[in-house]
Amino acid sequence: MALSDPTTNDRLPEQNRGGGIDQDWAGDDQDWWDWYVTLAANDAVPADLVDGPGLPDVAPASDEQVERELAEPYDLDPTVVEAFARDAFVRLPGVLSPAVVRRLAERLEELLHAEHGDDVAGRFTALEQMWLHDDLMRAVALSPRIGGLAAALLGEPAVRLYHDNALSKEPGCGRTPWHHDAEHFPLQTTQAVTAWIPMSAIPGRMGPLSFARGRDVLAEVSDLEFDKVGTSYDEAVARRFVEREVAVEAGPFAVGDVSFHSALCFHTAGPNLTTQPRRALATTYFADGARVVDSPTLISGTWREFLPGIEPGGLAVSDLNPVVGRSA
Ligand SMILES: O=C(O)CCC(=O)C(=O)O
Ligand SMILES: [Fe+2]
Repeated sequence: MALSDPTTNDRLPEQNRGGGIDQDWAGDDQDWWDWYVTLAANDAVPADLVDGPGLPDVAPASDEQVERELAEPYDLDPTVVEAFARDAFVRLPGVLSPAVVRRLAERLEELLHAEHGDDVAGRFTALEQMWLHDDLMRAVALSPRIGGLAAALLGEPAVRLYHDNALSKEPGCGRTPWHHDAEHFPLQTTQAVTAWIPMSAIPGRMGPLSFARGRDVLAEVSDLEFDKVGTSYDEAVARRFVEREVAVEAGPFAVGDVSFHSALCFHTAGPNLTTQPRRALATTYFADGARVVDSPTLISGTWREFLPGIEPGGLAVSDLNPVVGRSA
């Protein structure tokens, strides 16, 4: 998206316009996402949006079925743990059944509509901390199945919840800028992982989450300067990955697939060129024992909401950060 003036960004809250990034974010979480997507370079979005895949074509699971499925352990092959350690991401099939995805997608639609109404055309709409007031979303955020996968993939005895999220790219919404989440999480550890849980199949034209392969990719782009007003950082990362022949996994998600990406993983997502919102739940976990960094930045967004009462440098443990997963 071209901004009219390369030195300002209308989406930055007034208090965040001057200076660098070493400052607290002054808006709410939705303001943060509205700003963040302006940092992605986009080709002109074609007018001809194609039909989306729809929701899974099955009857929705009951709430009890959702709870039961999300409590069962997932049978994880050791080679997958090795792949995650090497690649910094993994996409797992069959983490959720189509009926559970359907039930969650229907609830998410209600929650998004209650919060954002109908005035969402072309936007990236978000929700966070749904688990505090919704039983189904709590079953996801505190899921022993998903939290257990997070702990096993990180190789940590226990992981805590950082936050939950809903990420809805409305039809025509553009790309998500290239980034890695260690920049977003104000934690003194890179032992953090996000489960990205699509609420339908996500074909290529819907903008699946896409990953640069390799735990060491960060080193290829660590000299590039973050740009808080325009798309120069996103473009520079994309250019560098082409130059250095970094492999990017941008394949579609089938119903029930869930990806896990490390805080070190560089990722992006394409535009949503379908008529259906591209929706995912994203839940982030971190290693038990982690501390908050001494100087969170504006890229850390509304971190105080996720770690209430914890000050910079403090142990990242509040009532909102229960231990969710333990590795066997
Ligand atoms: O859903 C997206 O487009 C971006 C999500 C993301 O960056 C994340 O979950 O870490
Ligand atoms: Fe991310």
